[in-house]
Amino acid sequence: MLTVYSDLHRLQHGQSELMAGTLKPCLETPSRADMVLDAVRRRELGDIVHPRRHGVEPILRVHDAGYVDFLQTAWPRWLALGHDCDALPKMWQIRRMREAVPEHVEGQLCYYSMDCGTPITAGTWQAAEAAADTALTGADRLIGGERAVFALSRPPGHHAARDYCGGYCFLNNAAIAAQALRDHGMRKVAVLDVDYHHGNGTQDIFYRRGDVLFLSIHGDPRTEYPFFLGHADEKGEGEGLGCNFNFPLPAGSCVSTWFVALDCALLQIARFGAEALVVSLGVDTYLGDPIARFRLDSPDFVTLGARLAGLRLPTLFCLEGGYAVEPLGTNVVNVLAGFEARL
Ligand code: FKS
Ligand code: ZN
Repeated sequence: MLTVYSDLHRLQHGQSELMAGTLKPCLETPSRADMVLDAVRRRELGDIVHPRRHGVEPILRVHDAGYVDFLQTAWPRWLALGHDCDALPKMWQIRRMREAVPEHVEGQLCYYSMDCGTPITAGTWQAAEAAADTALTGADRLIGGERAVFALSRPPGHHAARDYCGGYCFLNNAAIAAQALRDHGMRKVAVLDVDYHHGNGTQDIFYRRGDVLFLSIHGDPRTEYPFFLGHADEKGEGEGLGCNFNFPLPAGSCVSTWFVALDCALLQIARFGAEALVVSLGVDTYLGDPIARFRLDSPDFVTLGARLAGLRLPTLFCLEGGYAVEPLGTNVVNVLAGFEARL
């Protein structure tokens, strides 16, 4: 399988995120991508290519122009305030407050953020743009006839909605790629999110659309991050009604429960008549993950890959979460190798 990878991901290396009441070193680190790239090389998964630059147009197909402008300009504007640290928000536009975009960069940071774990740094925009280009190059290759491509995208994307960042995500790589597939003539695209955390950003982007099916298997938001989206009764709206499927599972769920949910999701993808599949590939479902609570073991990821291959669709994998850094590469490549074994 072809891998798309850019070193520019290194430009996103935040200092800290707010966790359990204190600022802790960021969990989402450049070393995560290093581990995955290492495993891709060691297991001889296939060629590794650089992404092609696509510019801002395909990004603006799914993201708000004001938000993108904010991401592009936030760092110099933050520096101009005299700060010498990463930019983190400190309040939110919550219930019954005005929904107008503030003028000040500090206000905009709060307006365009979902949480206090997603620092904007000097290289955030460049890294996020490179991650989007990585996914877009993967989409190009699928259009060109490739059966499956792995976009080793970092920073991740699935929490980034039309107009906000959060959960370590700035641009929604999977959604940008899914939209590009649509724009290149694939009539129906499915996005399956297997990260432990609900893909609230992807759901937000496609919620009213009937041409992109979104499905997510994740820790139940009644107890798990991101708390405010990802419930089973969120089915889509308008043209998108019936095109959104959430499979929230209790924290601590066993492997067989997880695979039952996967089978339900695969059935819906087949029923929908998808012409291509985008997988938001988070492996924080691993039993050793420090911030998540499912129980998948490394061999289970091979099974996951094989089941996905059973759909027989052109498939783009976009890397999302996974924080047990040592086994991260093995777990990700297990999915990809499991997929290929069934070709
Ligand atoms: C606040 C603690 C809450 C945030 C968890 C983010 C999970 C991110 C992810 C992604 F794939 F996007 F990377 N933890 N600082 O794994 O879903
Ligand atoms: Zn996650």
